Amino acid sequence: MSWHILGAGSLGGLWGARLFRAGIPVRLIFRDRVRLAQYRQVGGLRLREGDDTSLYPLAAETAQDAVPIRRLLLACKAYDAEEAIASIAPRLASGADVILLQNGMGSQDAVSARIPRARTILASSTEGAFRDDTFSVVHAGQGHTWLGDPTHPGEPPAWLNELSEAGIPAQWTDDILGQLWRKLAINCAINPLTVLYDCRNGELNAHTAEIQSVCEELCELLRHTGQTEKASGLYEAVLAIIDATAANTSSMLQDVRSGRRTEIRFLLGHALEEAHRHSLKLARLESLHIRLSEQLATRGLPID
Ligand code: NAD
Ligand code: KPL
Repeated sequence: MSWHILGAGSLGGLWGARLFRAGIPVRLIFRDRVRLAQYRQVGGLRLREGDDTSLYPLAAETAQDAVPIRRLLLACKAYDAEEAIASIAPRLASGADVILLQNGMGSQDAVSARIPRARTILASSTEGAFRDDTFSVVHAGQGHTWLGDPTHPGEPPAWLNELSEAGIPAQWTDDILGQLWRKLAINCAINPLTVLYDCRNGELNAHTAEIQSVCEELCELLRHTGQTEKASGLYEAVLAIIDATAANTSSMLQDVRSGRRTEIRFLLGHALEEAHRHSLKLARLESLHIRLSEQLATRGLPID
């Protein structure tokens, strides 16, 4: 059975290239014929790993192709996910597996609602990749991907072994929502502040009082959403990640510096929506959201 990848960008390209070179059938789906023609002209997907660069001629098609899709990796940004899934929804076979690789939370529910006959599998990834050209991906940081299905947590799909064959570090978890919530909380505590202070992660060590108060509110939110366990040691974990990634520029700051839209709506935005749903007043997070939105608007970037 072939994998289909919709969103042939950094992570989609990284997964695609590794599946392809392991001999596992995989097809990239491009938005339209123009994009497909551009891809064919360069002859495939380029992947740089350390000092090695290879060209992988993965098969490709457009969203309008007629072949049914049985296993799909949706690897676009969270704000593009609904429109992207709508473009191929009629092609999804009944019971197809659709893996959602989006960071943050909120987009997954919106996508699942559009494809009720498919099984949606949520993913949370710490891999690091970026594009240095349109069809060229750099694998910048080794990471891990957790996969899970909150509606059928004890039923890992049979194709998980294909990921290990392809050298994609991944594992099934019975608690993917907990995993996504914990990552969301960590990203909310670090990423917005790196934008506001325009600094590398390590420089946040000068703002630990602010980080602590943000973490206190995130913990309150986690407890109200039933994620009490994920609140445990959050501040200490955030400080440890700041130290471990001290020289890095957060993904949100990278987006802002490159003039790209951020995923704010699916991080802080989602946290505040959930707080509102639980009638929780989180003044620090609200103020952080307002300051970040102002900063994005000043730079001419969308605030959602
Ligand atoms: P990216 O921008 O590099 O790639 C997304 C791709 O999706 C682009 O090529 C874009 O053209 C394509 N796309 C968007 N809408 C489409 C549509 N309708 N039809 C076809 N293609 C469409 O993004 P990325 O960095 O790979 O991130 C994807 C998700 O993974 C994000 O939610 C991100 O936060 C998350 N993530 C990324 C990394 C990373 O290191 N890049 C790490 C962890 C999580
Ligand atoms: O995930 C991250 C990101 O930059 O998006 C880290 C490095 C953990 C900071 O939140």
